[in-house]
Amino acid sequence: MDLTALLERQKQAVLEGDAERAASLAHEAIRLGFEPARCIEEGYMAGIREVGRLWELGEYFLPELVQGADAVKAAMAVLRPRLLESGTDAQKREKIALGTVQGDIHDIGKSLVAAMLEANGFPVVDLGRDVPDDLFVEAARRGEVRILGMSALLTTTMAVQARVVRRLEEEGVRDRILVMVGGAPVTRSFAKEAGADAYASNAMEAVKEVRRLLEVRR
Ligand code: B1M
Repeated sequence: MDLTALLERQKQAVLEGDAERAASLAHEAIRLGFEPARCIEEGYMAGIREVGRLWELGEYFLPELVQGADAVKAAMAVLRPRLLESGTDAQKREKIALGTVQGDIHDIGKSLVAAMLEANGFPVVDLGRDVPDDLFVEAARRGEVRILGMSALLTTTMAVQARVVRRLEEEGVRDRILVMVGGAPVTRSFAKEAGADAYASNAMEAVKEVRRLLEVRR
């Protein structure tokens, strides 16, 4: 099977919410020596974006959304270790804590950002999803991480990113930590207003921003 055909099947597996097939196509990609990052972006992510579009049109409902997300996760579980192996720079770097903010359970994008950072040699502490503000503040207070990354996928929860930045200020730990925000509804101008140090629109940009932040502060 050539790469184009495989990417199309990976996309279809997500559209059909077939986790088993999504995972077996990920194994197939590895067997054939295709790049995991390309399969993630052009196969599985293309699928979940299409699921979102169909949901907006009212052609898909919540079960399809959940099954589509489960299919992406099943494929990611297979591809993630390969992505990490392909990371060229294993040098020990400063740690980054990542989480999806309180009230928001969307974690595919956050996990993809985590995987790309790890693949580029940045150790990640994954705080999970629906993360209480206190947990972000605690991560900053403990001082084990240099960057705090917050993801939000809902227009209602993006405001939580600004709330956490305010909490960091109130608790007197803002200057210990660099803050990066992202997620589909988040924009560069919102990130600025929220008081974040960086914004990234996708996982590759997140890696670039982390590099930039650590350069600037060195
Ligand atoms: Co939900 N959902 N969802 N959903 N969901 C969206 C976000 C929505 C846009 C769909 C739509 O209307 N078209 C809509 C939000 C509307 C809005 O707020 N304006 C929506 C809604 C409404 C809801 C519910 C309220 C539905 C309901 O219950 N009625 C509900 C909310 C639950 C909650 O969180 N409290 C809900 C639930 C769900 C599922 C659980 C079914 C599932 C999530 C499963 C999971 O993640 N474990 C789900 C899904 C899958 C989606 C869509 C279809 C796909 C999201 C996704 O994974 N995208 C989404 C529609 C869409 O986005 N087109 C939708 C792929 C992912 C790789 O992209 O997350 O954008 P993304 O991440 C990117 C960048 O944003 C960036 O890099 C990533 C990789 O390139 N990025 C960062 C992300 N975080 C970053 C952090 C950074 C830097 C970059 O620095 C720290």
